[in-house]
Amino acid sequence: MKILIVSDTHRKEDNFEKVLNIEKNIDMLIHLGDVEGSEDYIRSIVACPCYMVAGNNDYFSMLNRELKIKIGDYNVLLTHGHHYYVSLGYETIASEAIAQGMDIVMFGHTHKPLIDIQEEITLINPGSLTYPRQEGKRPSYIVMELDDDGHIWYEIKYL
Ligand SMILES: [Mn+2]
Repeated sequence: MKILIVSDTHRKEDNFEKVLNIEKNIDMLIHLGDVEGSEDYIRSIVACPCYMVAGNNDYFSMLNRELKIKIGDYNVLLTHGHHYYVSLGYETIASEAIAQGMDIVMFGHTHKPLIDIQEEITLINPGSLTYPRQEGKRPSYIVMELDDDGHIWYEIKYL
């Protein structure tokens, strides 16, 4: 199972469209917020199940603030992350996700990609496809692969 994880597109879809041309055959799309009104368009250009949450710039959006989903046997929390103050560090979001029984928490907001696999929780942030802020400032996303035995691989990819 191949899962495409993106965030913080901020109503600019050109890079997202490029990613869809590179990453064929995705089985699930996860968007972690700051879509800024493009949710219907994004849903319309992918054929797979699509999970999106509202970001701090999605004021008028009908998107959920958070989603808890199952990917294989894993409990996954999807959130933009600003309610957990992720700009200040990842301790709060990690401990809250653990307290909620999650195995993986996926968030955006920082515009900096992150794969942090800890014993109790895995923290995943694809960065931003539109306004990257990490060193080098390349638009980023994450591809997650889950095999039939429940093994997971994550890869940060850059445009
Ligand atoms: Mn943002």
